[in-house]
Amino acid sequence: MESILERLVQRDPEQQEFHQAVFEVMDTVKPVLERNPEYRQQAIVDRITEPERVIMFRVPWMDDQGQVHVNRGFRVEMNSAIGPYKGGLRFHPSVTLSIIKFLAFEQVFKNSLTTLQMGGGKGGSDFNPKGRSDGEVMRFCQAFMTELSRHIGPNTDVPAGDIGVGAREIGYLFGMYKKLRNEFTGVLTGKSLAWGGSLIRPEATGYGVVYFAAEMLSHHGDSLEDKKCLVSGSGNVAQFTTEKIIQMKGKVLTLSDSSGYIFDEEGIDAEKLSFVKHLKNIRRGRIREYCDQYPQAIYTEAAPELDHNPLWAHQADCAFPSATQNEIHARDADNLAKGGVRLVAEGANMPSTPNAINIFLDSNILYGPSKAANAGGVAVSGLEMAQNSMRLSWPRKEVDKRLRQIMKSIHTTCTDAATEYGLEGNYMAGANIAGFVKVVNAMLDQGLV
Ligand code: NDP
Ligand code: 2IT
Repeated sequence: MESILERLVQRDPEQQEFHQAVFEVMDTVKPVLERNPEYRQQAIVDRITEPERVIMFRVPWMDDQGQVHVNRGFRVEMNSAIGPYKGGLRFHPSVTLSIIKFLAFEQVFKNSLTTLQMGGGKGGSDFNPKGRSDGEVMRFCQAFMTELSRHIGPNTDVPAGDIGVGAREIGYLFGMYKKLRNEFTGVLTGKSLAWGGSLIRPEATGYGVVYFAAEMLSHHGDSLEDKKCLVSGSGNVAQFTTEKIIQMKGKVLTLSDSSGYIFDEEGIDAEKLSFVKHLKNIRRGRIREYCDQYPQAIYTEAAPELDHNPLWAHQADCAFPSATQNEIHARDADNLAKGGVRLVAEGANMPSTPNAINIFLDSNILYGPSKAANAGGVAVSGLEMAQNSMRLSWPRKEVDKRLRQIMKSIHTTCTDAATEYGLEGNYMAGANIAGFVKVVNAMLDQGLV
């Protein structure tokens, strides 16, 4: 194992985020490999860490002033053992091949946990949508899809949203795919309702995170009622995490964006949340504007030079990181433990550094890792694909009920797998082991391909 991982680092030394994701999974599945010699004989670790296909392409587009820009597009098709490649697209200036590979790798195990038939993939671009007009975003999406359309399809690879890709972008991407291929199919998820989208898909990731947190608490004889919660981010996942916490009678104290965070001691209620939704989704403004509307709240500017984020230093019971990878460092994890936090449920993908995770586990914090806690989004994407295949739309209640059942089943799967390996209460180990075993067994069934 050590030599395989060393080779991985030597081959692509700059792909630190990818190495981080691989090391976490491989460290926790060591006992599985020891128990199953055929996994080693069949070089499963080498095979599962190498993408089935990596696509990188030029995306040329023109801004409103007539200036030409060139961005880089990616799609990593990581593993198709249990279904067509499935996973989001991220448009953010920080996107690199390493980021897309880590996200695609995580997606393989997350999708395996959902109980649905989906392989793992991820894509995106280093395009920055911030400050761009609708016309510029549309032209970028069209240029991006001009190339991507050759590689995807409803039975091959089905992209969706992620950071910087929401309903507007999915619309432009779908429109271009339909024009190029002359077919109306469920090739993307997160579509609008009128043209093949599923009810509850916009809400699904955030709702699912809170359902998962509620399961973890109820397993320990507790609930979200009256719990003070810290939420980071203010995009899709943060908004619907906040909405569900409010519905479950918890109290959300914080929200953030890359410029800073707001702290509202009175709690963000449904009316304040609808202000945030309008601010972020329609006006595309900054979270600091929350304080213009609600002056009792305090705004703190982001300070990336610090080794910690003061958002995580407030006294609270639960934390829901919902912005981006590696947003919780060791100092933050220490602050969370000192501030009384008993549960961390990850809405973002890999938001906690390895040292932060060790602190959670050593402090007996209930730690819900992203590939389990945030799987509700892709799960409802899977339900959207099922509805598209049947050309049917299920009612809101039906999809929400299925989402809740899936989150409950992921919780049971994680606790059972952890217990089977003598690691009771370790959701990270449980999620990695259960996700891994299902994919690996499917790979072995299908031979050396
Ligand atoms: P959005 O684009 O809707 O929102 C992202 C939020 O995170 C914004 O508030 C953004 O602030 C903030 N953010 C992004 N990058 C950074 C950064 N480098 N530093 C600080 N803040 C940052 O994305 P989503 O809500 O969809 O995604 C949030 C997280 O959830 C991601 O990790 C994503 O991978 C994960 N996720 C999303 C799913 C989905 O269905 N959408 C499903 C499962 C996981 P700003 O506006 O300033 O950039
Ligand atoms: O990280 C994720 O699971 C997502 N961005 C959602 C993927 C999807 O296909 O819905």
